[in-house]
Amino acid sequence: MPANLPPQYHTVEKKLREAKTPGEKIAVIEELLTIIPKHKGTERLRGDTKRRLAKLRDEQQQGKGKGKAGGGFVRVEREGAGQVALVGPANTGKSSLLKALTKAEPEIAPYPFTTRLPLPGMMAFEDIRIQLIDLPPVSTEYIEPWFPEILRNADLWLLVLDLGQDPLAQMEEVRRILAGFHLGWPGRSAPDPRPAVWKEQPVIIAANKLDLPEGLDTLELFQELRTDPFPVFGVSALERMNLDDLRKVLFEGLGLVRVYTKVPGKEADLKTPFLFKSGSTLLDLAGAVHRDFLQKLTFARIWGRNTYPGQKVSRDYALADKDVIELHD
Ligand SMILES: Nc1nc2c(ncn2[C@@H]2O[C@H](COP(=O)(O)OP(=O)(O)OP(=O)(O)O)[C@@H](O)[C@H]2O)c(=O)[nH]1
Ligand SMILES: [Mg+2]
Repeated sequence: MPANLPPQYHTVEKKLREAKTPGEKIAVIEELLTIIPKHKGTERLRGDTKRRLAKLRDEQQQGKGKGKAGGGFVRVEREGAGQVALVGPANTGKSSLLKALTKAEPEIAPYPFTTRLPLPGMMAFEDIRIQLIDLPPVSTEYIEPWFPEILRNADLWLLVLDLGQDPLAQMEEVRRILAGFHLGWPGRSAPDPRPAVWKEQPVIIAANKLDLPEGLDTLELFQELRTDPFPVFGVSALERMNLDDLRKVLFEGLGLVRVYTKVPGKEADLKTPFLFKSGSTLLDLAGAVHRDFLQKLTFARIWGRNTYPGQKVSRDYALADKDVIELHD
């Protein structure tokens, strides 16, 4: 074991021992690789770790080729600004929401377990696109081996509950089942002791079927009784109620900022935003525009919500959504 590994190395290595599924192991090894420092003394360790990662990825791929029911491994290629997984019990309207928000054509039916495979669709929000993934229901009956991995890799979960049922009970059921796969949301969903491979994802709740006669009452009751802090939106996929609000809150839930660049003396390019995690700074933008800018940048002028027009800001300015930025060297 090479000397001077960072202290987190051992924590992450412990996680690796607890990881069960190939997907969990892959995630932990990827994390290991980011913390092993790059120098002569760690060359061997990095090499071994990379080989281990390659082998696991191969195994995952081979699983995919088998094609036997439930045994194969399914992945969804990432596209767009972020990935939102539609999570919920059977029949709550996950596929109906995908259909209402994207151009995808999922199968929709009044009986449970209609959806068998993940189906992605692209949801437009203003000038960006967000990937939604429709999934089979979270149920005690059967969970495909690839299902937890998709949830683990998504950026955000849209928890779809049914206002024609008991949404609070549905949420509790989903929490309980996902905890069995080391997955949950922030708050009290983690088992005690918390497994090292435990992964928490941010959640937004869509309380669907608001069009039902009892819809609004059930929504109000749910709001009163629940103790979680997540945003809840009463929606109807069928009647297309409140869907624009949902698009917006999904964008906000991804924690992104869009910024546009402008060349001095010219109009801003408002067509293609640069996307960053919120909290990113002017320096992150400079680096994305051009590597040279990292050194050359002296200041920038901003037109945005939090600044007066053309305000001069320095390198550590935190980017805000919809800022128009003129970089100066
Ligand atoms: N009234 C009403 N019915 C809805 C709404 N959304 C979906 N439904 C109905 O609920 C049933 C289930 O819809 P799906 O979209 O297939 O539900 P799902 O969550 O994808 O179901 P699974 O794939 O089996 O998990 C269908 O009969 C839909 O027509 C809604 O907003 N209002
Ligand atoms: Mg479905």
